[in-house]
Amino acid sequence: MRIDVVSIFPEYLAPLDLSLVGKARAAGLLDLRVHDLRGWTDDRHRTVDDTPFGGGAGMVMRPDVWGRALDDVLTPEARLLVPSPAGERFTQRTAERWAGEEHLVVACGRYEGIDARVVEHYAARGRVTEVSLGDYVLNGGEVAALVVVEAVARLLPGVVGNPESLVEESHGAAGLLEYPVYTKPPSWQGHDVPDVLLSGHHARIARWRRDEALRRTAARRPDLLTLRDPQGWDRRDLEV
Ligand code: 6GU
Repeated sequence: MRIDVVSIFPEYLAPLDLSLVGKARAAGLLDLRVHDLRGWTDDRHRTVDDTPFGGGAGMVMRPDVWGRALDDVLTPEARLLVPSPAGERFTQRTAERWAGEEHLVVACGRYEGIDARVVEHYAARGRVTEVSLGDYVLNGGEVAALVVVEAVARLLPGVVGNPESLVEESHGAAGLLEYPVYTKPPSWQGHDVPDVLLSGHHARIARWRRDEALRRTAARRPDLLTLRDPQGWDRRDLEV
């Protein structure tokens, strides 16, 4: 998979050299390219923004600079992602869909955002998604680019060493939060690992984990339970 990120702060994307994403790049599973938007400016001051028409606070990113950048970086197959607090909410389902894309381009805005004609222009020519991480405001799209790249890259074949670890995780196929996990020592600071996990009884362990996942989800994220398909319920989930 290819991902291009365009930003006025390319150094912000440096962590993508590290850890799992860095390894995926080194292994050739992910072709990730980070670009400095100012490379497409044409004035001595390398200007990327200007004052908003209609007035108001802050600055808006110029469509001409973004247009030159995106004309160079986009391919006919690409999906253009524009991080924005006004975008569609990014979820694990979104990550799963985008992990099947050939090419993603992330256009990171700063200031008050990118001139609205940029999304309009590219949406008429290809696939564009304005994407939000959640209901709060960040200073620019770079953190969203880090989040999207990491969430998508770990779903690419061969990136996570043991694909089984993707099956039971929070927000996975079951639509539940993950059950709590423990390792050695069995007793620490007066807190004991639940006996069932030391029992070696695989069916009981599986039942306990599912109960804990349901209990946690009900307590912390009841909204996830109301979204669940009752077809997926285990008969025993309904016993109290
Ligand atoms: Cl994607 N961008 C910005 N600037 N703020 C956000 C966001 C994105 N998602 C949540 N808040």
